[in-house]
Amino acid sequence: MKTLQRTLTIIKPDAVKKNAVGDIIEQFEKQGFRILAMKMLEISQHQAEQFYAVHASRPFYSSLTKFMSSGPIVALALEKENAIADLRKLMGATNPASAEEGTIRKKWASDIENNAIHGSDADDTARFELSFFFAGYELAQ
Ligand code: IDP
Ligand code: MG
Repeated sequence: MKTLQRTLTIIKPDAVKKNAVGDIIEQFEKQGFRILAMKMLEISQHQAEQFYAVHASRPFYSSLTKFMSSGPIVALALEKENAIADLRKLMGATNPASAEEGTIRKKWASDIENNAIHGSDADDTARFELSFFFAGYELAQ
């Protein structure tokens, strides 16, 4: 039996500014992810701090949360078998200098911070991140 899994992805402000939204969403669909919910929005630095609270002690926290609130983002709830790991693979390495050919970050990321896309990294973070951007009724399908 197939076990479907859900994950949260964000097309980051740098990728939205590069008009990469359509290309990235097309890659999700081509790789077999089903879009459960999607929204374009802007978040405040305070909201970005809540979202990235796990990184609060990292030296790049302030810069990262400023970047994430610097313009529109697109948040999507995706569903697929093995969605979390498969999305991380499609994204590529955090630092685009190490990202493999064919990954979203290889194609669209500018540097280790402006790296085009976010993806949940585990079951518990996926649950938290999905509920951060989407209410239960928006994911009820
Ligand atoms: P991930 O997005 O590949 O899961 P994380 O280590 O969780 O990478 O870091 C979250 C985000 O913080 C990265 O996507 C990137 O935007 C930013 N970031 C990570 N490491 C650095 C760094 O060394 N300098 C600046 N920004 C960083
Ligand atoms: Mg991460």
